[in-house]
Amino acid sequence: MIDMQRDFLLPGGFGESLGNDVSQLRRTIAPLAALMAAWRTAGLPIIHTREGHLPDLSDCPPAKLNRGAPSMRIGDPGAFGRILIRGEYGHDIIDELQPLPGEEVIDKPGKGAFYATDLSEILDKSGVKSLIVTGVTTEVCVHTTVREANDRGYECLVLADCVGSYFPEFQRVGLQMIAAQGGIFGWVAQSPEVLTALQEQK
Ligand code: C5J
Repeated sequence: MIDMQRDFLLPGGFGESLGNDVSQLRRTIAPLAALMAAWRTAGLPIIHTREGHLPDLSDCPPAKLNRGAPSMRIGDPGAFGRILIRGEYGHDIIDELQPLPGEEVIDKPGKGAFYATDLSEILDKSGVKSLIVTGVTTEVCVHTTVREANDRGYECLVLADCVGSYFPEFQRVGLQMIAAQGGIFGWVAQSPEVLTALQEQK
């Protein structure tokens, strides 16, 4: 589950302060909560990621820092603490989808979940070869992660109702890009299909 963080999703937070419509992301919360409940019941592992940086920004290169609105950059004060800084309230995962004790939480400085993290080792250790990828935003961190995962040999299924973009057009095209050309770097489905499959396995 990619970056379901307060900074991106909470009304009044960083995402909304940039003029984004957070309801486009928040519509993923209910299907994700249902999916996670079924996934946990089936005894399957959930890995959560959070995009963010060290308080001294030493892990945030200028190429990333100097982007976006000049008054609202990573590390600047926001409504929920310093924006995308580890340990701040806004950096953490929204209350509705908090990890359970024992679930992996990967703090990533990049858009992709593999860059500068131990995700590869975690997956290797557990023998996982197929991923269901959810979270936000579809065209940025979800896309980067799925592309990286596919290059590393993982099968990726992206659930359309469990990924979100602030921009409906990017959501639509972002999903099309994954599934085009016979699934060029992944597959796209809806979470009820997964819920049914989990049910059938019982
Ligand atoms: C962005 C993300 N959009 N989690 N981050 O900056 O997609």
